[in-house]
Amino acid sequence: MDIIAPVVTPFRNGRLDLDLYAEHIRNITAKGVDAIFVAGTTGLGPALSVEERKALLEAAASAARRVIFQVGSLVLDQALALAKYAERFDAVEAIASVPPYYFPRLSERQIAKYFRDLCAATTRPVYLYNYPAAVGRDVDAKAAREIGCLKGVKDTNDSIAHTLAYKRLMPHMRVYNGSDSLVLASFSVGLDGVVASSANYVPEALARLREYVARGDLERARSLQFAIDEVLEAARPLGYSSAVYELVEIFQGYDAGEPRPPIYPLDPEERAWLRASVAQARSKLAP
Ligand code: FW2
Repeated sequence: MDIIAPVVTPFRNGRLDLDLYAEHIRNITAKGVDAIFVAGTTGLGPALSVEERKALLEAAASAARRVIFQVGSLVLDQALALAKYAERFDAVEAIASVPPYYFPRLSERQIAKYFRDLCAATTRPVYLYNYPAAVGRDVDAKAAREIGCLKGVKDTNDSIAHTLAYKRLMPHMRVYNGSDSLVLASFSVGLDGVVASSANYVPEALARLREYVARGDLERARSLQFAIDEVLEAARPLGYSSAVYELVEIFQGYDAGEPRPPIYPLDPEERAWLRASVAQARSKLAP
């Protein structure tokens, strides 16, 4: 069961800090993360240019052995170009994409065609990144099966039953849940793993949680999950995408850079409040 980190994308003065990006990836992979998800939600993928996404991929491929590259775009040619670019890197084990978003009146047939075009453009496996809350529509297990060429799915969904349905209908598919509050559930029902933003700040705790589940020590596993839930609850009102940067600093002890507006960085009061609010959870999650 994999722990996959959708890594934060660090900016400094509006520019990517690629050295920091690679350094962060090296740190979390040394602490139990198995693979890196580049340009996902936590990585601000839809807010990045094609050139920025290529640069991130190059840095990730130099720092990790296993990389999944999120190429979703509202411009099909950009998604295809990113998928083709990824062929240069041995570390890329799959291409992932959100379905075309924002436009609510795309038909199921059009969404299927988008994924088939992606599959045709690459020799790498193509994974669906299903995130209905962000994308505005759900590509569920039945719709994913109809597409025909998908080899995996990351389902960011608070229903574990929804995620399990992919495995039921397509047993050979790699199936990951993307919700930080379902790490324990995902490991317990035997999914292929999790794509958890918390892997940016508590990779050791996720590795321990997986270990506890493997040993059948569900009580300890549950208390780690609950501590992660406390962190999520504290961070969400501040804007979770921005809070993740601060959480890396709080838990891992180094500056993880800043997001890029309109994902505004936290202000000093918010940072102090977050640090104080996660103090208890921090002692429960300590290695
Ligand atoms: C990503 C993830 C995790 C997210 C989740 C959304 O790409 O960032 O889906 O943290 O809040 O897979």
